[in-house]
Amino acid sequence: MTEKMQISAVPSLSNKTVSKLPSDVKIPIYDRNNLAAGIVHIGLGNFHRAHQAWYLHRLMQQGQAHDWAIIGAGVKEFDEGQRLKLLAQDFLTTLVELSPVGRTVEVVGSMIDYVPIEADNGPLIAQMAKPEIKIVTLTVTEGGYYIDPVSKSFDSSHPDIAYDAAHPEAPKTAFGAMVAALRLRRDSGVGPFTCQSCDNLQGNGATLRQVIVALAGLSDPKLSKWIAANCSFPNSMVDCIVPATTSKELALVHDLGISDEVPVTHEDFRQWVIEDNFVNGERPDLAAAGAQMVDDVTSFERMKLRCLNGTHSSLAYLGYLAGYETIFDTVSNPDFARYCQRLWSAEIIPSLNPPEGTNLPDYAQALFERYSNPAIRHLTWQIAMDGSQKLPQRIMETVTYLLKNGKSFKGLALAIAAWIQYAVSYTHLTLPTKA
Ligand code: CS2
Repeated sequence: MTEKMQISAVPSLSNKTVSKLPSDVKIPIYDRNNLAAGIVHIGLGNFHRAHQAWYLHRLMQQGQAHDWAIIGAGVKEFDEGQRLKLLAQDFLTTLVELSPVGRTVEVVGSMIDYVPIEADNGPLIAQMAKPEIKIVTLTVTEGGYYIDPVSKSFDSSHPDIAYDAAHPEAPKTAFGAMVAALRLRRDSGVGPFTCQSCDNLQGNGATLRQVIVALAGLSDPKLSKWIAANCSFPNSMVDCIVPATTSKELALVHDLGISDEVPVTHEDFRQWVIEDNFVNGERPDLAAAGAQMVDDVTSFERMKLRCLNGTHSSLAYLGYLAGYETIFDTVSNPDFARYCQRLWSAEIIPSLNPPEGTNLPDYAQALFERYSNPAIRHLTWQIAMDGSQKLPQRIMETVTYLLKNGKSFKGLALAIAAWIQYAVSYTHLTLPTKA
């Protein structure tokens, strides 16, 4: 049989075909026709679908949260390609969980629509203005917030922001669209929504608040005050290792008997710690799906960003320069493994106050086991991207602490040197293209 014939033998993923998937594939057991939207999510990358969308799906599998389905959204022209692929498969996503001992496959159905992408973001603004939408969540990457990572000031002179300030009813950015929707909701009496960042940043909610309030202030100071007084911006710590989908992951999913154009692979670990601060307390019962609802996430965020992302970036630059393709390949070299362990024990852990009940050496050991998962092909160049946006919270804050306390930071200094070497030598190269 030719490869083409084999591909066409697998029916495309959709509501109609989902029940015909191989019997070991877990599928939604709830009636997707009975779901109603409660959340708009902007930024439909792999991370969102392996993390937040899974938590909601888990609740739906338990017979809950049927009015908290997700409407997907994007603000960039290139998001249209993703929208069309998901539309063709009724917004279903195949998640392949890769553990060191095997894999489990699950089709997630918590997303029920994806707003058409238009230059003035009209459909997105109209969707967010609807009364049933109680929460708007985002994953727009660390660098997507128009905040200087070092001074932490809002870049109001950025051309996108200047454009949104001049065209508040037809903005370009996700933040401009949220401000426009909040204006409609204030004027119509629908009221505020919760604005929840799911990006990997220290104080992601506070950062989102800073951006939204400042941006609104550029065109409508009264609205800015109303948003500051009425919306909530919970901080959260998000965690799941989710590699990019390349032709290898596509082939894996196809071999499993599923024809999904945009599947996601991820590790067998997830964590979501959320500050319990939602407008009118309205939110899904995420704790029932394993999320931790807490009063203050600061120590969780700091622990995760410094211990996980700090070593991830260090291994990514040094590993890439040493010719390693993945984090697994890098930590399989005993020298890099020792380097990583030393970063934790000598530099990172001493800089942290752990969240109550957490033992940091155990946390680090669990991270090392996650990095050593041979099934996860997390590419060093993928983690190396956007270093100038990532390193401040991942590495520089630890270095600042160590400097202030007169302690050595030579392991992290080596990581910074590797970043410089990587940036100088390799950023002119064409990176491998995603499938
Ligand atoms: C990684 C993160 O790509 C990267 O920069 O360090 O995406 C990492 O996999 C996640 O933060 C894990 O939760």
